[in-house]
Amino acid sequence: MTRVGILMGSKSDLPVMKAAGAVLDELGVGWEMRILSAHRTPEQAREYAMTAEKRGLRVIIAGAGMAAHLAGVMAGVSPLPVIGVPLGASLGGFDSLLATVQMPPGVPVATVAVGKAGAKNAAWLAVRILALSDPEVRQRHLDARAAMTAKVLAADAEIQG
Ligand code: RP5
Repeated sequence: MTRVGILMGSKSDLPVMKAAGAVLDELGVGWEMRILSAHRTPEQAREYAMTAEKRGLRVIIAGAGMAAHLAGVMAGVSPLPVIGVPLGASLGGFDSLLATVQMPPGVPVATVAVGKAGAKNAAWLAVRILALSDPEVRQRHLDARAAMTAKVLAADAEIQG
């Protein structure tokens, strides 16, 4: 079942945004991916936001660079939780960080870090949201966190010699 929509403003965003899909694959969460631009394809972006919930999506992840309005448009049109990934297309991503995070009250975009770390965390956050109502996703999330912990402890033990 497709639960998460991963959007990006341009094909140039794909190398970063595909990291979100990889995390969702690891956690066994179904997703779809679209290139939709708030500025270049505003009608298609609006249509996506208007139909997302009806089609079964539960979370929208939207990554964009420069004047990054894609996540904000999603949050303005769709009632679903929206996670914004600011991308470093210019000014080191500071412009897109501000454009994504500074939403007016009542229309939140949960904004993660700039770039690939943000794309990964957008997926991890989507998993946490889905885990609230899906016991299987919840268990896979807990298992993945335990594996993360074990990996760090193993690395620590290794450097102790
Ligand atoms: C934004 O403008 C896109 O999300 C991309 O990060 C940036 C540059 O787009 P391109 O000129 O590479 O298509 O809309």
